[in-house]
Amino acid sequence: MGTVEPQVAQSGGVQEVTDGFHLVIDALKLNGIDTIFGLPGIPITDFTRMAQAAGLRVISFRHEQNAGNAAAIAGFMTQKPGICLTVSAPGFLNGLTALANATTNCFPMILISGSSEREIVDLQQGDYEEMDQLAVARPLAKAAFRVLHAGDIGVGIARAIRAAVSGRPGGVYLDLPAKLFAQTMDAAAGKTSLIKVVDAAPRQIPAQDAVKRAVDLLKSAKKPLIVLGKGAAYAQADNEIRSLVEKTGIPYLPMSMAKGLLPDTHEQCASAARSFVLPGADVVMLIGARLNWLLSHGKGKTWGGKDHKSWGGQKFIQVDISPQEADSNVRIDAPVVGDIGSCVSALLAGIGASWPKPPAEWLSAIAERKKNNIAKMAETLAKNPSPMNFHSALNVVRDIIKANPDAILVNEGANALDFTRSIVDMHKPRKRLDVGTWGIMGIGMGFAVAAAVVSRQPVIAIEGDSAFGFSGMEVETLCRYNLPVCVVVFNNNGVYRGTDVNPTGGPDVAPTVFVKGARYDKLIEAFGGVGVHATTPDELRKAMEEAIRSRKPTLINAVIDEAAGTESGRITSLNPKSGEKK
Ligand SMILES: Cc1ncc(C[n+]2csc(CCOP(=O)(O)OP(=O)(O)O)c2C)c(N)n1
Ligand SMILES: [Mg+2]
Repeated sequence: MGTVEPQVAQSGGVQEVTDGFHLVIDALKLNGIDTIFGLPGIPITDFTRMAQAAGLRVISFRHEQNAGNAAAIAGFMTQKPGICLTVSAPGFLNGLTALANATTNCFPMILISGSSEREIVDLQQGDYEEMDQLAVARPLAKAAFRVLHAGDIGVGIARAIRAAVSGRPGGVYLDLPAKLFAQTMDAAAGKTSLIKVVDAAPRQIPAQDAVKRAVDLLKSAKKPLIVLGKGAAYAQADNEIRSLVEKTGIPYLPMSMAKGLLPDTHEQCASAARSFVLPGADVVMLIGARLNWLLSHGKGKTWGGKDHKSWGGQKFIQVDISPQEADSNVRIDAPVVGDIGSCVSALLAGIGASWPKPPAEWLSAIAERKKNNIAKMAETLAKNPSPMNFHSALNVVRDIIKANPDAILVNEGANALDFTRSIVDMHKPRKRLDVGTWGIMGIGMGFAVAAAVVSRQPVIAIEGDSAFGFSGMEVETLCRYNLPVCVVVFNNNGVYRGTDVNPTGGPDVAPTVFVKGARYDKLIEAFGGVGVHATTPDELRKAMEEAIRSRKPTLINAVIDEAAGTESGRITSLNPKSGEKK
C-alpha cells in the first residue's frame, strides 16, 4: 500500500494517509497490471513518476495514439487490459482513435485520462484543456466511467477491468479528474476500498442443445469449412482448436490475425484455395470470426451468390462469445454462444471419437487448387527483378519468419499488408499483429513496442512507407528502450505506388506520391539505432538476420519498385467510381 506523508490527526495521534495517485497505482498493481503505456503532462506527470517508483513499467511514447495502440495490442496478447495513460483534452483525443479501434477489434484496453476541473468544464468556463471527455468517449468505448472520490477508485478500476475483459472484450474509458489525484484519505480505509477482481473474464459455457444443433449440422455437411477469426486467437484455446480441426479433418481458413493458430503450412489449411472454398463450402463453422466486410458479409460472389448481395446457399455455425453476433449479415443456422475455449471443448466432446473425415472429393479438389496456386506463387517468388518488388522482398521475410517462428510480425500498409499476409506463413499463434477490422494505418510502432515489451521476443514490422509515417517518430521509443524491433519500410515512394502524376502539370506532386528515394534508414540513426539501405533481396536478408541476431533497434529502408503495387492493394473495388462523363 503506498502511503503519503503521515499527518497529525485531530485526536493528536499520527494518522497514515494515502491519496488518489497512490490508490490508482495500488489498485492497478493489486489486479496484476505491471505496465502502463502513456505520455506525461498535466495532470498525470507525477502519477507516471510515482507509478515507476512503485515498480510499474511505464513506457513513454511520443504521441498518445501509439501508446493507445500499444495498450490495445498488449491486451490482445495477454488477455489483461492494456493501460494507456494520457493528459486531458488533446492527449485524450489522441488516445481515442486507439480506444475506438480496440473496441472495434475486441481488444481489452483501458484508456485512463486525466481531466480538468468538473465545475469549470460543466459550466464551459474555459478551463485549461477543457473538455467533457466522458461524453466524448462513451459512444466509442465498450464502457466509460468517471471517479470523483478517492474512496471510489477501487470500484472504478474494478469496473473498468471487468468491462474490458469480460464477454466480448473492448476499450474502456476511465476519467480521472485532476483533483482526484491529490485527494487524501485514511490509508487503512483506502486499502480496504480497493478491489482485487475475482474471475474478471468468467467462462461462458455454451448450452448443450446449441452444441448438439451445431454438431448435427456439421455432420450433414458434404463440403465443410472452418473459418478461424481473431477471437479464436485471443481465446488462447490453441490446443482445443487444433484438436477440433484435426479430429474433424475439416479444411480451415485463418483470418489475418488467426494465422499461425495452426501452422499456415498445415495440410488442412485452405488459405491458398480461398476463392475455391468460400463459394464451394456447404456448411461453414465460424470460430471467433464475424461475417463483416472482411468475409464479404457472408454473401455475394465471394460466397457463390449470383450478385453482390445474394446468398451463396451455405449454412453457418457461428461460435462467438456475443449472443448478438448471429444473424448480423446472413442467417446463422446454429449459433453457439460462449467463450471460445468452452465452446470448442463442448464441440470436441460432441463430435466424439469416430468422426468421419469430410468426403474425399472435397478434400482432393481443395488439395489440387492449393498445389497449383502454391506452385504459381513459388515461381513468382523465385524471380529476382531489379528494383525489388513485393514478392522478391517478401520471399526473404518469409524465410526469416520460418527460421524465427517465435518472432512477432507487425504489418500495415496496403500492398505491403496484403502481399505480406498472403506470402509470409505464420507458424505459431498470435504472432501476426496487423491493421485488423478497420484496416487502420498507424498501429505499426505502437504494436511493435508493446509486442517487444510484452513478449521479449524479436519483432519484425513490415511497413508500407505511408503506413510507417503515421507512427514513425516512435523509432526514438524503440531506441530509448533498446527494443529488439526490426522495422522494414517497403519504400515504393508513396501510397499504393509512387507513379501518379499531377494531371495539371503544376509543381505539386500527385496526392499519393512522397519524396522519391527517401532514406527512412537515416531516421533511426538519429537516435542511435541501426539504419540499413537495402536494394536487393540479399541485402535485405543480411540486414534482417543481423537485426535478429543483435536484437538492436533497426530500420531497413527496402527499396521497392514504385510501379509494383495496385490501388488500395487487394480492395481496389471498394473505391467509389466517379460517374462524371466528359
Ligand atoms: C488512419 C488511416 N488513414 C488512411 C487510410 C487509407 N490508407 C489505406 S492504406 C494507406 C497507405 C498505403 O500506402 P503504403 O503504406 O505505402 O502501402 P503500399 O500499398 O504502398 O505498399 C492509406 C493511407 C487508412 N487505412 N487509415
Ligand atoms: Mg507505399
